[in-house]
Amino acid sequence: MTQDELKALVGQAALQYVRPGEIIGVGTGSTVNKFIDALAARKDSIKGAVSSSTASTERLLALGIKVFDSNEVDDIGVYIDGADEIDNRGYMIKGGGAALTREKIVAAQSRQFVCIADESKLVGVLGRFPLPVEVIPMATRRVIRQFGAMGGSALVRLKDGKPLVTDNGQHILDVTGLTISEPLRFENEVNQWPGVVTVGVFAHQKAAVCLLGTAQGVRTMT
Ligand code: ABF
Repeated sequence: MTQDELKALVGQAALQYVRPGEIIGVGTGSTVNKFIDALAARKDSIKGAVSSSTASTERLLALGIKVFDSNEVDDIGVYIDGADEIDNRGYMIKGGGAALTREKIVAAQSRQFVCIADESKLVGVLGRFPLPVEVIPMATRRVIRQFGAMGGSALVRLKDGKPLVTDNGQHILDVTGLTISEPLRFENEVNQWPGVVTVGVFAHQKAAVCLLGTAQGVRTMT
């Protein structure tokens, strides 16, 4: 199976976690796009969605699915989203699509996080994928130095030769050279650095369930 077919497989499998009458959380990325495609068949059974990016919002609206602002909603049953890396405890690196802050907000608001990914995303220890960190631009230099002191190397993410600007008007650093063997401790520490908006380690908001697309079918990790 191609990677695209594996993504479609888990996108379809995630439908089993969508309960009728609920508002669901919808993440961002090519795997989530497959989930949104699959959701089209169920769109009338749900009340609507909270989305983690303008890109996903547009896709949901195009299907006729109502999109709520997160502040309009008290309870989100399930949040379906992809990951850049996931370990066997459900800890993840996210943010390759630059939507990590909104993803963490929607994940925190949801009762259950279901991660969907092809098996290439499963790792023993987090850190091979460059870690995305959303920062307030005036703190960039200092945060880069702080990662340097940790043994990491941070670069400002560019788009068309200029710093990429997130949906929240901030910048993204991508950090290589880290081995994140204690994700909870790492997330706690980096979260406290002034100017860091969100670190792309999802340890506090880890996945409760991960649906991994493999050549043998969908593997469910809990
Ligand atoms: C989002 O989409 C991100 O947190 C992650 O960066 C990315 C995964 O994208 P894809 O499904 O395209 O690999 O979930």
